[in-house]
Formats: sequence, C-alpha cells, structure tokens
Amino acid sequence: MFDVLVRSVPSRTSLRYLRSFNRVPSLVRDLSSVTAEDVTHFSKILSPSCVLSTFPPSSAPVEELANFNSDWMGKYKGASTTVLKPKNTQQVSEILKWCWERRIGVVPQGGNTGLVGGSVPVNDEVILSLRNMNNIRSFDPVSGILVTDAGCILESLTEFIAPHRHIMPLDLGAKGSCMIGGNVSTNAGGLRLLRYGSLHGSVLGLEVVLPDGTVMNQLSTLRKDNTGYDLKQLFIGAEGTLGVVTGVSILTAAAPEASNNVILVLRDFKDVLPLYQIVKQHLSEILSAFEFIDKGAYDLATKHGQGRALDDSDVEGAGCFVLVETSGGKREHDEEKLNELLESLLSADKPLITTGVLSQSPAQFSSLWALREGVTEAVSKEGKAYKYDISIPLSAFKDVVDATREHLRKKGLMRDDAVKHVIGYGHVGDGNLHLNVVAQTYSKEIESALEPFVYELVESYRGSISAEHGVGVMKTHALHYTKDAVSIEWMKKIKELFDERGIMNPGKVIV
Ligand code: FAD
Ligand code: 2HG
Ligand code: ZN
Repeated sequence: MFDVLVRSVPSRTSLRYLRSFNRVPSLVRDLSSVTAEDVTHFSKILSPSCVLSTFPPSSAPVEELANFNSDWMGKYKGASTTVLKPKNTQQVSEILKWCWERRIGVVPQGGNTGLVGGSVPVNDEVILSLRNMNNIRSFDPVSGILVTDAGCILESLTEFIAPHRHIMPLDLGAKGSCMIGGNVSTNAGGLRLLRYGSLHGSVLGLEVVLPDGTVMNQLSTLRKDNTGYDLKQLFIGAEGTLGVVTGVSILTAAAPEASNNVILVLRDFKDVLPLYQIVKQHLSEILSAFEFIDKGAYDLATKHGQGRALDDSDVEGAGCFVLVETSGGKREHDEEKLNELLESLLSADKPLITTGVLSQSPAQFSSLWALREGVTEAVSKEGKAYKYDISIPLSAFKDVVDATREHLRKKGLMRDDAVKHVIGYGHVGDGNLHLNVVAQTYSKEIESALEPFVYELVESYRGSISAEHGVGVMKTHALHYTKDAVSIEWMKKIKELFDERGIMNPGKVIV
C-alpha cells in the first residue's frame, strides 16, 4: 500500500513521504532550534512579560516552562526553551514571519487541555500561547453572533453572553481552561453536540495567521456565503498544523428557558439503545443530551468526589447509567414531559430502567452533570489513562469495552493492578465512546497490548479512531485505520500547500 502512495505523489516531496511511512516526523528533523538571537528578536515584538525563555534577555529557569511543556495528563512532554504570549494578531504575524524565515517549529497552545498530545512540542519548538489574546471583539444579541479572540476561555464566553440570554453551542468538562481557538482547532464535540451540531456548522468565520505570517481574514459574520471554497473549514480540526487561529466568529444559541436532567439507572447495557429510541420519541425537541457512563466510570466519579453519589438502593444491580437533559421553552411543560417519560419507563411490562433520579434544584442539576462530566478528572486522580476516543455503532459500545478488558486480562496485565480499570462512557447521541484504560503507570507493555488492538477493533466496525479529541501526536501512525490512502495523500498535499517548511505543529496529525 505504501509503494502505491509514494509513487503517486510529486517527486519533490517523495523523500519526505517515504520518511513519513517509516514513522519519522520528517518535518521536525529539518527545523532549527531557538537561539539567543531569536529571543532578542521576539523581545522586540513582545513586551518582556510576554516572552518566557531560558535565553536572555528573559533567562527564565527551565521549571517555569514546565507547565507549557507538559500536557493535561502528564503523558506527553516537550523540551521547548521559549514560550511567546502575543497580545494581538499583528504580533502573531510577526512571530510567524520570523519563525518561517528561520525554520523554527511553532506549537500553538490554548488551554493545554487536549488529550492527544497536540498542544506540547515533540522537540524544542516555540510554544505560542494564545492566553493573552482574550478580548471579546463583538456580540450581536439579535443574531447571537459572537466575534472573539482565540484565547478567550470557553467558560468566560458562556458567562459573557448569559445576560444576553444566549449560550455557547458547545460545552465540555474542560470549559474552565480550554479556549475557543483550541476548541475550533480540535473541532471539539462535547456535551451539546446532540442539540447544536458540530463547530463545522456554528463557526461562521475565522481569522488565521498562516505559517509565513500572512493574515487570512475570513472573520465573516454572515450566516450564508457561497463564494467558492469554504477555507475556514480546513482550520476547524487542523490542530494547529496549518496556521494559528487568532479570531473566531461563532453563532451562539438562544438560551433555553428551562433545563432539567435525570439519571436513569439500567441493569444492562443492551437496554441503552431501545431506551434512546423511546427517549428521543417522547422528548423530541426538548431532548438536549443523552450521555452514558458504565458502572466502572460511575464508581470512579463518586470515589473521587465528582457529583453526589446516588443512594445505595438506587444503584443496586446497576450495569450502567444514562444522563438525559432537556432544554426547552417552558419549565412546567418540560417537567411534565420528563415525569411522564419516567412513569411510562418504570411502569412498562419489561422496564428498561430500574430507577430514575430527577434533579430538583440547580445544585442537584449540577451534581448529576458532575457524575458524567467529572469522569475524566476522576480517572486522572485514579491513575494514568490510555484514552481511546472512538466512533463506533452504539450497539458495540459495551462489546468494545469488554473485549479490551478481556484482551488485557489474557495478557496478564490486569494482575497486581498494573491495569486498574477499563471503563466506557461517552456521548451516546453522537455514537462516541470514550474507552479509558486506567493503569498505575504508563508503560510500553500496556501500550503495545492496546495498540493496534483497539484500532483494529474500531476498523472492524468501520468506525473512527478519533471521534472528537483529534489526532495530535498520539494517533499520527494510526490515521489509516479510519482514512483511506487517497484521503491521507490529499491531507498531506494540503499541509504542504499551506506549510511547505513544516513549521506548524510538527509531528502532529500528519507526518
Ligand atoms: P489545547 O489543548 O491548547 O490545544 C489543542 C490543539 O489545538 C493542539 O494541537 C494545539 O496546537 C491546537 N491549538 C490550540 N489553540 C490553537 C489556535 N489558536 N490556533 C491553532 N491551533 C491551536 N474534547 C471534546 O471534544 N469533548 C469533550 O467533551 C471534552 N472534554 C474534556 C474534558 C476534560 C476534563 C479535559 C481535560 C479535556 C476534554 N476535552 C474534550 C479535550 C479538550 O478539552 C478539547 O480538545 C479542547 O477543545 C482543547 O482546547 P484547548 O484550548 O485546551 O486546546
Ligand atoms: C468527555 O466526554 C471528554 O468527558 C473526555 O471528551 C473523555 O477523558 C476522556 O476520555
Ligand atoms: Zn467526549
């Protein structure tokens, strides 16, 4: 298969392609390291507090760079000597112009909450932190269109538009740290995708600084614009490999008058699918989330204080849990519908659920959500996680979790708690399972037991090895389980076209 691909690309790039099939991130190898001269130049573009470098004139101790060089899980580490924190698009442009000329690798970094190692360097690339670009540029309460700097934190945006009775079309557990530019660059999914769709639909425009420093202004606020290729779509989910997103125009939604939630307790996973069908039919337009956690995930969430545990009697015999949220225009109407649903589920001849716990106050509403949203946090407190974020048919969610556990057991890796838990949770409504393998420590042995095992399993269902977290550095070698050779070839051509020097986030997505 590789031969065919290599032959089919232009000769100018074939060497690079050949190397990539040996899984060597060739674009990384050709890059320059930052020198004192570079830092002196950056210090002319940015004020002193915005340059953090081990080189003069900054001369920061290496420890000060540690957080920027390590990802959220502590799994991926970079060796960058220099973090730059521009305050505006012009500064980003000047930095990239210099890095382009000098062939210095650049890693854009938002909230650094990514789960695939995309936001930290693979070597000593410059880290370009967007955290100082945090101005809201405009908000139109009539259309709901928000235009903002890429470094605004998602939760701050939510709070900013709340008094105008609007909500962001996306929400995720990392909302307190992740930034809108990072969300766009990962095409983050999250907890509201069922209702509001993906960012490919709600992002109306982007301002992007291209690798050579050119500013591409596509910061449109138009709902409709069919003037040729929709270039912004390329940057949604590009994970910083094509340019730096500096501004985002996004359509926000009118805030629902009322939101309710309920946790449904199920004896058996096989009942999740019929339950989803019934819930969809019964709640129709007010259904806003249908999220799933298995018993292992629930136990970890409660063990580590994420939300309040349900009463023991409610959890007895539970195999898994589903969180249903409604968002609608009239509280009484929505509550009535939810109560009717619960009654009919519980009084059925063969009930699909054993019980349902309905939130009765804003605090309970948040607590039920914390049981689901808090699993990632709980897992990180429990151990070291191998995370597989996959799209597969709903009916296969449990089989994949069970098969992975069994596979690790056969390999002897469940002994002595080397692997402590294999759990599943995720976005049922989006067909997205989060398979988490929680180990005592990261080890080659566990990784090679899991890969390619999990990827082959996903491929057998014609699924996706990355539903929403992206490829980062973690899955560059595994793209072919989901994308065919022609698609990968065209992705490489697009990368070449924007960034022939390979300075943008080297070693990520496509290598
Ligand atoms: P970073 O982690 O800083 O960067 C992510 C990638 O985007 C990197 O490749 C980086 O180089 C690139 N990048 C960042 N900013 C820019 C920019 N301005 N221009 C160009 N490239 C850029 N993800 C989901 O999809 N759904 C979830 O429900 C979800 N829940 C999460 C819950 C928790 C507790 C945690 C820790 C993570 C979760 N994530 C989830 C993953 C993560 O939060 C998302 O991928 C998020 O969108 C990353 O945003 P960030 O600002 O932290 O980006
Ligand atoms: C979620 O849905 C996030 O909670 C994180 O996407 C999933 O940690 C994970 O594996
Ligand atoms: Zn998720």
